[in-house]
Amino acid sequence: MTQHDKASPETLVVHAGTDRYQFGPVIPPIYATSTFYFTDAEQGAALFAGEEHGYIYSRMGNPTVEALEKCIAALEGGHRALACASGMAAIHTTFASLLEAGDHMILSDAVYGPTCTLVETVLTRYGIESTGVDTSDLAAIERAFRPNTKVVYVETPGNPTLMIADLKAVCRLAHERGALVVVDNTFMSPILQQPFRWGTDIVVHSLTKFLNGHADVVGGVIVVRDETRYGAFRKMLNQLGGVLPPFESFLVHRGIKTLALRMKQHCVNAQKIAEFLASHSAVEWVRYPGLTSHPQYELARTQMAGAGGIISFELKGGVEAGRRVMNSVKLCTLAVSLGGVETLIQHPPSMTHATMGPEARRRAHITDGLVRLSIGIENADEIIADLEQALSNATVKTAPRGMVDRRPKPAPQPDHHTSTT
Ligand code: LCS
Repeated sequence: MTQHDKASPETLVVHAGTDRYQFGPVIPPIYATSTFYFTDAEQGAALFAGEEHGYIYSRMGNPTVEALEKCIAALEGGHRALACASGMAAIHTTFASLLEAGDHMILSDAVYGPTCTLVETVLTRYGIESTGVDTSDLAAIERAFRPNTKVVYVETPGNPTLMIADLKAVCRLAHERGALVVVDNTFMSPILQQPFRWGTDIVVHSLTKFLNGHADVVGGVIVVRDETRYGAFRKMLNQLGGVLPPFESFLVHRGIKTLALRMKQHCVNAQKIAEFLASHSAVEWVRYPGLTSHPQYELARTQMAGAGGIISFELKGGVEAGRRVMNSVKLCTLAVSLGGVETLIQHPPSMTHATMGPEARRRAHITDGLVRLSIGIENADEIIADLEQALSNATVKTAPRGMVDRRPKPAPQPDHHTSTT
């Protein structure tokens, strides 16, 4: 909505994308329809020819999905957004739109595991080369450029190392060499970081995380800055087909209404918990952008409006101690994913980043003992109390087997279940 163009993020999360609909609903309705009728054959042809704006078929566009897209484009300060079936669908659609055989891309070595795997396995098969570098190191990025480098893909803060790329400097390096910069802004959300402000060309998110915030949707989004690129990306998304359905779009749009409030609480809680961990005798190191011990603490303060909800740490007892802590938590939940209202704990080397393989993890400084927390919006002191009792088990020689997991047995997994998230 144009009257919200200059609005603050707190106002945008509530109002952006809430246009006028038939019967005057305050909330965009769920248009649960795969197809839309034409008033006559001429209108159908005009819609297909792009001479008239309207809806044809929900893979090509749907009002509920469009409402969400308008909201996210406004929050990121972009031109338009494309809602996708998952974060991976958004990333794949972006690469497919920007790259072709013979091209080269540079990407952060510390990225979500399947992003790395997509680039190194699928894109390689299509003749696209890549170089993984520490994108917090500008000299390393500069060295990685080739004459055919078309894209620099940056995850900042990186999953799970929380290393930060200087977006303004990365964009300058890339643009001087005719390459585009794509930023995965999942860890920050547009409330804490707006990559377009620093010159980024394309922003992607896993909607599954902070934007939706309630761990009940898998989705993704791409945000672009101009109509030409939007047209090319929309065409590609329509061909690849990985669109977000209306019901999921409704849920994410609903979740976004509390995004500004949630992000504030994630930051307050995570800061407190990071400080607690840093002062605990069983902890070897803690990585959190809000701690002065973070190697890019100053950069985080200028580029980000808050340090976020993700903390990585390693225990003095390494892998085994980390395993004991994960098996001992009661309030925190042992699960992958992040950015929801509930606190989650997981072990990237054996879970989210298992597909990368040991060599890629070593290059990315993802140590075997690294444990990742996604801090929720519960009472911070109660999260700390849970971690404290779990950490007391880190030093116990034998894990109290059979005593730690009081949850009901999980339901049997379907045959197609895969362990690579
Ligand atoms: N980008 C980032 C930074 C992510 O963390 C993830 C998923 C994705 C993209 C892919 O999004 P999806 O397709 O799952 O919506 N990250 C996960 C994680 O760290 N744990 O489980 C999933």
